[in-house]
Amino acid sequence: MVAAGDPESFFATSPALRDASAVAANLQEFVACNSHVSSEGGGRRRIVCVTSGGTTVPLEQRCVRYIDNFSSGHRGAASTEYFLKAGYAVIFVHRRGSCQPFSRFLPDDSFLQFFDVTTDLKVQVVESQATVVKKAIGDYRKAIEGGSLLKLPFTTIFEYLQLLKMVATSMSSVGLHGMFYLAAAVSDFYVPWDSMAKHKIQSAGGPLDMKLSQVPKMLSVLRNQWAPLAFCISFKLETDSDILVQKAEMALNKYRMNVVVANLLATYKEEVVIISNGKSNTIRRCNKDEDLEEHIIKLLEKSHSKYIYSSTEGRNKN
Ligand code: 9Z3
Repeated sequence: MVAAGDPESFFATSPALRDASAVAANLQEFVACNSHVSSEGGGRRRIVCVTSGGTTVPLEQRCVRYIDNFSSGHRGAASTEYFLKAGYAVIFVHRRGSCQPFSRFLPDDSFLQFFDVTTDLKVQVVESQATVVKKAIGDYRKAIEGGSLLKLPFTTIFEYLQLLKMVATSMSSVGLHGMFYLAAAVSDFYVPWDSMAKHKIQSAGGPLDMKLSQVPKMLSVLRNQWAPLAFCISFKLETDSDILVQKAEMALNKYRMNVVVANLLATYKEEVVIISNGKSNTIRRCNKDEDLEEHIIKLLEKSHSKYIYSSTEGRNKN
């Protein structure tokens, strides 16, 4: 049985990540290729790990049922686009099937409305969408073929935390130039693998009585062990506006985050509060066509620059 909140036993008892050695090799290559001095602005290239989408908690090992976390992945996908635009290399750790960078504008339910069949039976994009689709394809190929975007999928809390650990330890050599932007909605409670039903839970046994364990607080481990020098941004989602800022400040201090982005479920697309050492800054979007993420990333890029500068200055003085 896993002791609640113990990171080591969490990893020791989690089912092994599929293709872990291939993922590790891809990560190593991506970090090595992007750890160079930028041709544009002199300094070193920065790498950000963006997490996106919700983690699931399986209730059975051969999983038929699971608990899910609210997140479409739009915030992570949009933020990835703006980080790439700002010159960052991005490791996009995302929930399988969630929103993806450069294709988030494609409507799920009317996807086929984007296409036409011509008289000679060829498929083409409808004229009204051609410009936007061409741009998306161009930007996406540039990011993937240029080696600036690495996409790593997860579904369960077990996969997510193993991936986060692998990414963080691979990025340790990037030091101050590394950033973690943790927008994924991560489960707080889970069923430990070794106490989980193997097969589908049967309803003939009557009501289901189930005790969930607490997921270990990995933000502490990320900050203290895996990536002590990285610039870390976590998100705080609440439904009660009375406790939002207070909970975000607690997370900032307890986990020694550089920034906490606080948002309410009812308004998260319209506004966020950016909290960092004693300061709080509310950002609102002006209209529905604007991405709030564009403003968030501009602000974070500046804060990251200041952080690199002040940490390097401090070191040079010592
Ligand atoms: C967020 O608060 C994100 O902004 C949203 C984005 C999930 C609201 P969408 O993906 O939504 O665009 O649909 N993410 C963090 C949520 C979370 O689980 N935070 C934990 C907490 O609040 C800390 S890791 O306790």
